[in-house]
Amino acid sequence: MPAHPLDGTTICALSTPPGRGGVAVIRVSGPDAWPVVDGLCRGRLTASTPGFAALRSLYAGDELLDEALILPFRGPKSFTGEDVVECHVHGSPFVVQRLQECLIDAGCRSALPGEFTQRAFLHGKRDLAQAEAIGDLIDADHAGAHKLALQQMGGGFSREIGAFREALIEYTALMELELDFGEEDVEFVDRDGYRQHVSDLLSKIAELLDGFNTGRAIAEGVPVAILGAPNRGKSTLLNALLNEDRAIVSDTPGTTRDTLEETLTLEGIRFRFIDTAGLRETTDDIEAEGIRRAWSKAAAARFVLYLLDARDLQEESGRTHAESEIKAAALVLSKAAEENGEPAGAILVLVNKTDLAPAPLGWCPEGAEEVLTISAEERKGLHALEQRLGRDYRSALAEDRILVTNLRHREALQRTREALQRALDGLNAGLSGDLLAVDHREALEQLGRITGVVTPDDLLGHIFGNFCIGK
Ligand SMILES: Nc1nc2c(ncn2[C@@H]2O[C@H](COP(=O)(O)OP(=O)(O)OP(=O)(O)O)[C@@H](O)[C@H]2O)c(=O)[nH]1
Ligand SMILES: [Mg+2]
Repeated sequence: MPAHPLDGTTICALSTPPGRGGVAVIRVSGPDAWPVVDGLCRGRLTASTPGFAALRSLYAGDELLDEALILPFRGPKSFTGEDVVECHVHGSPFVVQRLQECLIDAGCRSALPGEFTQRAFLHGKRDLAQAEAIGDLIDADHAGAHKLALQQMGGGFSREIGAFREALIEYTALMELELDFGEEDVEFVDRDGYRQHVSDLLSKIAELLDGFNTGRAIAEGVPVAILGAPNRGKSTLLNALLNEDRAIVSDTPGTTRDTLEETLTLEGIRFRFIDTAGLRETTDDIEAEGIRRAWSKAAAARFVLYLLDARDLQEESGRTHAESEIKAAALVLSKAAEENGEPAGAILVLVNKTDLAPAPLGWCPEGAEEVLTISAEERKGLHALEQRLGRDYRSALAEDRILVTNLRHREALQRTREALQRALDGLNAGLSGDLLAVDHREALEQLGRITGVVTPDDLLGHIFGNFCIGK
């Protein structure tokens, strides 16, 4: 049974990665943090100034354990909002383990995963969305994910959610007041102004929800599926993008049997390029499975690079054939998107092998967003392709747009939208203010869950349980 985060205990944990290193930091937080560490450095912490590090000898009983840099903080001016002491010891697994034992013998408890951050939240140092962003920041391994995490940590998203709530609280209070005057049939809330306000709110929420796919793609890597009939040069393109001989290339149609995924970070945006089996009619079960996987990857991708062979497009009949191919692919993808409830990825047609034949000028088949010409073999046109793929993501990051990346936040926003839509429908149906207020309460609850103003019992354990110990 996990202990309650604010049970008056003092917690300790290794906050740097386990193993050997130059320095390891053991963090202690809670009411006894100072006296406990003071005991280990034989009374030499009391005189320390909060926020200033000092070199101290740490003792394990009678034995000298290490010469450590001790950095104390006084709550509320600390990460957790409590008294905190950071012990910067030499990064020896023995020192780390012995120090933890001494701290526990002196009355500390080992911290649960994410408990430092959870305490920071519970002491009002950060709201829930900001606390979650700390986890995202720690997980960030490329520039895009890092920027999104910092944005959310900065609190812009939380402020927006807070503003939504404030306005709704006011309307809710006034509408509930109308109930008290039920007999007199008064309306404290101007219905037209209210309708406008809720509509505005709904469109702001829709904008945030729209940004989810972009934010998620930046955080996790933008999936880009490479699709097309056999021998068009899909695997050659993957290798050219990666600048590595990754996939088998041959002039035998049907070389690639399974999907092959590789990540590549281009100007701060992480991409997940997926090479797939060539699309064609087949009686071979294994190849058919490969093709099924190709479609399934394409359905979940943000971009589908649909390859054509320039030589096939020289005649009108070849272009007509390609047009019906793209149209059919677009249909399959939009159907899948509808089933998944996600927007379909954009189809970029790549006319490949332009070293062998020219690409048709000004030609763009229906269903394609754009046509680009390349020669995968000669690595031509790749820069333009990379620029096109990163364009929207880079500008979304540059504009400092608020991008929701967290599934939990998206779900809360979706439920808020449903509740507000019900309120709006109720208003149009002439429902009284107290009935509309019921939907407001639901919207307020959902918005409150994002920033943690409202926290159902199991929510915090679930969120912070996914953090590592020591965070
Ligand atoms: N001249 C020329 N040849 C190319 C180009 N791109 C690919 N090829 C050749 O086309 C053949 C097929 O290339 P792959 O990359 O294996 O084609 P694929 O689309 O992956 O084929 P499957 O895996 O069978 O679906 C190979 O012989 C490549 O060298 C190009 O831009 N120009
Ligand atoms: Mg291939």
